[in-house]
Amino acid sequence: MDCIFCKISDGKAKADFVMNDGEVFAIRDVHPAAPTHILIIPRRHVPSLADITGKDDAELISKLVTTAVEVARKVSLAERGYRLVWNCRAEGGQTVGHIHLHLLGGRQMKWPPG
Ligand code: DGP
Repeated sequence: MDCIFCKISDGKAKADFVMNDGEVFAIRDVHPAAPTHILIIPRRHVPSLADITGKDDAELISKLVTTAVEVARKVSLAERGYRLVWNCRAEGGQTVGHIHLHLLGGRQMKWPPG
C-alpha cells in the first residue's frame, strides 16, 4: 500500500518524531500551519474518521486523543491552549488517507476555521 504514514511507521520514510510507542506515534507536520503542528498517528492503517466502527476503533480514537493531550503537555502547550483537528475525507480537507489527529498551537486560533 502506498501510504506515507505507513512508510514513516515502518521506518521507510523519515520524520521528526515527538513520541513513539507500540500503537501510536507523533511527528512534526512537514507543512506546519502553526508554530507547533504535530500529527498523532496510529500504526494501524485506518483510512479516515468515517471508517471508525466498533470497540477496537473507539479505543484507538481514545488513545489518539489522550496521546495528543500528553504531547501537548510535553511541548509546553497545556497552559496556553491548543487545537485538535480531525480532517475527514475530501470535503473535510483530508489529504493523507491514514487517520491522524492534528495538534496545533503556539498562536491564537481563529473561529470559524477555513
Ligand atoms: P490532512 O490534510 O488532514 O490529511 O493532513 C495531512 C498532513 O500531513 C498535512 O498537514 C501535511 C502532512 N504531511 C504530508 N506528508 C507528510 C510527510 O511525508 N511527513 C510529514 N511529517 N508530514 C506530512
